[in-house]
Amino acid sequence: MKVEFPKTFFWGAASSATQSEGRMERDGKGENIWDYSSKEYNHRFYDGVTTENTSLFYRDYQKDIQKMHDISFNSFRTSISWSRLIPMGTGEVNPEAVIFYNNVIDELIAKGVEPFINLYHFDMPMVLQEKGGFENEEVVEAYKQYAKTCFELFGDRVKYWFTFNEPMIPAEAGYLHDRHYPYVVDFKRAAAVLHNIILAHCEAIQVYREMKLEGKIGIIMDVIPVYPRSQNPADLYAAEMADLFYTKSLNDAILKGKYPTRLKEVLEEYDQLPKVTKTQLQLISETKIDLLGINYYRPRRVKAKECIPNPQGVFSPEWFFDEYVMPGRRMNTSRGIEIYPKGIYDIAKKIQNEYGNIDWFVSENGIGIEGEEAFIDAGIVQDDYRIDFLKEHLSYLNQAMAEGSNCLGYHMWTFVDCWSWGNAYKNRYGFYRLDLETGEKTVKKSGLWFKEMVENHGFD
Ligand code: BGP
Repeated sequence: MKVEFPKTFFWGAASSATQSEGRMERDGKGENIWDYSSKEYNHRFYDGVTTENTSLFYRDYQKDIQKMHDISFNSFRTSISWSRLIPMGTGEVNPEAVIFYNNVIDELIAKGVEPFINLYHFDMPMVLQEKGGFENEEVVEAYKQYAKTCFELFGDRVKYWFTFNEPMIPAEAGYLHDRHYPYVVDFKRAAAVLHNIILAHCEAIQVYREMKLEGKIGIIMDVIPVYPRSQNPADLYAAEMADLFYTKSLNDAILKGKYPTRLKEVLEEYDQLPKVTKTQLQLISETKIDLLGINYYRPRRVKAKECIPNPQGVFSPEWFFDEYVMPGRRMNTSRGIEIYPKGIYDIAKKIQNEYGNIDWFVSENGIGIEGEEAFIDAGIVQDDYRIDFLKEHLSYLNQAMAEGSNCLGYHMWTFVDCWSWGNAYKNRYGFYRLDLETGEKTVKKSGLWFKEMVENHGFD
């Protein structure tokens, strides 16, 4: 039976400025936290690779967009680099960046590829990080001005805007789990960062509405659906807490206009509640998005805590649950995560049942594989595992749509193998292979399969 999608469906891939542009120190670009930390904390970076070269979209954008067209993309998501556009974070705009982003947008449109533009993908300008980044309310104002500048410069042609990619990550990875710069481990500070990011999102949406531009604006969130080990109260409680901290906290604020009451109760009990004002809560309650992007990679399997947390230690959501790998499950061993295609269906149902069946799309989904060169045959990566991955996820998505989910598109992570925050080029995700020696970008078998699938509006 054919798995069929609407003819208007958005098909393409996602990327981000820092992970693909390269040329991070040229043409007037200012430094961001990744340019800085990949040099100053180079030992923390896989193979010591910095942001300088990545996959050189800055240089190759014309050829790259032709390659998107070649495999029938009708849309593509990337981000604007704040520190390329406004090198000091606020104030003067870099004219070379304006030329570059104008060229990219025009080239995409000329090739029939709808630009989906995201404003912030983990890449705080260094000068603003030195002022505290999103811990500082002044930076919320700076972000609002940056968003306004982007809307003024590109809002006549860009019809799909996103305020943030995965807003939980800068808070969680940068302020709690010691993975991103500034490598802080402090729950209260993480909570303040998340709250200010939500405010920045709201401010940008308000500005966009005031400008009365013709387009849609939303946000991209990663959702890791939570599954308890059993129906025992202790396992259910663990699952409730994992979901509350890592998904509901953000989803409810963005999609229901308020933080969950349960979250407030728990944070109060542990004396971890960040300062929030009535005016801020009002702003959150008044802000509505048009379109939601969901990044989906894996499920979160959760069981009751086995050890009692040390009450002297840093408070963390992980005090309430343990994650575990369910025996017998299919794993992506390159990343150490489970492959669970049904998760995409479960997310769709949640959006449908709990979040007003808002318009949404899969903004990232993909499989990062180590050592893909071993699969090269006749000059092409024979990535049948990626085709299977796509088929399985798309089938579940299709089922949810048949049951009424308003999904408008699907973007794979990613277009061409790109630099990853944690793993540089270890795990490859692209429809095109990047040869690190020559810089050559060659289509993989999955890219050719995708082209055919898009042209047929589905697959058998
Ligand atoms: C998402 C990010 C992307 C990308 C992807 C793959 O969470 O939005 O930027 O990096 O994950 O993950 P990784 O690069 O860690 O393999």
